[in-house]
Amino acid sequence: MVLRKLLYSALLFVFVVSFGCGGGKQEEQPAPAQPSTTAPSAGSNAFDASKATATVTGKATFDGTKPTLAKLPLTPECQQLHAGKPVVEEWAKVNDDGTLQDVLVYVKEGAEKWTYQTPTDPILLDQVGCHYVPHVVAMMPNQPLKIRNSDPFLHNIHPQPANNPAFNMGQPVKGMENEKTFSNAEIAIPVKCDVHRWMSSYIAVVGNPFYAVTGSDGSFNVKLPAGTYTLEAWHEKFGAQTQQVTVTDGESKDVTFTFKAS
Ligand SMILES: [Cu+2]
Repeated sequence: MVLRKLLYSALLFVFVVSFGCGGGKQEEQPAPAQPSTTAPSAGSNAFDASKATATVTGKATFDGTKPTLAKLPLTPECQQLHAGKPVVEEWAKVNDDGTLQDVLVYVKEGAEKWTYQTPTDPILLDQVGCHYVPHVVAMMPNQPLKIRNSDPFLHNIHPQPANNPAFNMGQPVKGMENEKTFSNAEIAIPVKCDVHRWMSSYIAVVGNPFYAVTGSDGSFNVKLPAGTYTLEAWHEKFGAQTQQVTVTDGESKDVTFTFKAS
């Protein structure tokens, strides 16, 4: 019996040692194989940002008489945040030099051949003084949209998408933040507040990272890899228009989009 026990113990010892060594060897095995597996895991057509050496710059302009923006019928709580000053509609921000603000410029065609990583940094859509800030927000599918209420009373955020699930969310307290995502590309999702009916914004969900929204100088700047692309410029009131552009590595091209009253 004693001998048998000893024999079993010895066999067990041998088994544990050999299993341990074998396990160790197995864990080490994937290491030399790494170089051949890293590239395919991201996909052979994964977009390489270092190749985006071309630039398309330009301006969105408005041709015609500057539209008249009506004064908003602010509620007393909203009026108080503007120190009694009149506040006007935001559907056509024509700058003094004739350039147009809040125009989304993005690659509509020519960028389908790559796959893109989803950005993890959230894009902010704030509610300030009973306005959405920014008025036009652009992001990629599944990128987090951080919705904030900076006002000391209730707003509700009510996007009305055609190609994504809708939601309607109240934010009653100042400083509240919620994150939402949209998984499908959509140009562009109208947003309203059911408490303050003039509040309006648009969320542009673009299926590639090649986009910009014009600001107070009406300009845009998009970095791209060499290629031929169809650029679309979209405005909530004046519609959409396209232009084709071809750029080579390191090249910079200037494009102007001119909008007219519709
Ligand atoms: Cu509101």
